[in-house]
Amino acid sequence: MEPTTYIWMNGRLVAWEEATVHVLSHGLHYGTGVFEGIRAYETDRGAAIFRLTDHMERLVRGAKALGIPLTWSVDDLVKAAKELFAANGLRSGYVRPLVFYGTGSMGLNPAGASVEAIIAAWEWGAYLGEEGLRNGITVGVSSWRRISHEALLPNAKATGAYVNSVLAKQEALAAGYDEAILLNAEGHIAEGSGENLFLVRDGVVSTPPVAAGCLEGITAHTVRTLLVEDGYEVVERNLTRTDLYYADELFFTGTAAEVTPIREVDRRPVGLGEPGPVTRRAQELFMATATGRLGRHEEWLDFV
Ligand code: PPE
Repeated sequence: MEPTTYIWMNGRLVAWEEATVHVLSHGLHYGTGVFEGIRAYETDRGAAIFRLTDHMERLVRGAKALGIPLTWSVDDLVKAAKELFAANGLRSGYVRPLVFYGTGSMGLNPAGASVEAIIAAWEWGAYLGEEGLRNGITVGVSSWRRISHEALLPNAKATGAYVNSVLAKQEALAAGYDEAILLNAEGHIAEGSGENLFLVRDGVVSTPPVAAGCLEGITAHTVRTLLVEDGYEVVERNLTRTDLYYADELFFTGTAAEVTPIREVDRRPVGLGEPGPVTRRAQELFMATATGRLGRHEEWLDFV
């Protein structure tokens, strides 16, 4: 990752190297924080941050769910992200907001700890590789189960909860796969380590419900909306491991991953072992929307 010039930290722009935290920060010890991942794309009207307000709303919702008293509003954070992006002179890239408990309290009870907010931005290429975007990636079903609604909040981007994703990702890479698919405790498909999953069979597109333990993905919402407008049937339902093996097409969606085709699952080719027509269409529609070429859904573009 190439450093940029500034990081927004608690209301002001500070030099990249100076955006540091104390080692006794509560969030560092107990994973008490929430974060976001947002992409900005180059359009013919300059850089546009994609669904910026939706991402900041999810951040604020997550902070509320975790009981983190955040003083910054969605509007404040939207303004800050745009200011930071412009100050760094970026044309496209990734925006990473993070809210966490700082110093002032040790022990589990965070009462008395400061609440810190930062936003960073940098250039970021294809999350699962250019080659993955083009020809598809390989995935394996993880031995790790997705965190449950009984123990944590799978539908919040809580920092500590990502240990679950990290374990699954490392296991997948060690086994020679590009990415993991996590089942939930009941054996239904939840999602990838940092992506939502879509499956196509006989022309019908399916994706797991939030109740199955996935994040309410903003890219997933975007892709669903675009596919439905394109005439596809998209249904939300519980999916099993067999569904993966019987699928004609599988693909991941995520801010970082964009729309990434899956060409192999547990060493079995998906369909013909190459990205299928619905996956290709989803990629095309998504990129056209995010770069302002679609001519619809301009409400999703926040020009810097
Ligand atoms: N599930 C998980 C667990 C997840 O982390 C993400 C985003 C998604 C689904 C897709 O959500 P959305 O971005 O709203 O479409 N993962 C972020 C973090 C990746 C990372 O390595 O860090 C991202 O894509 O920015």
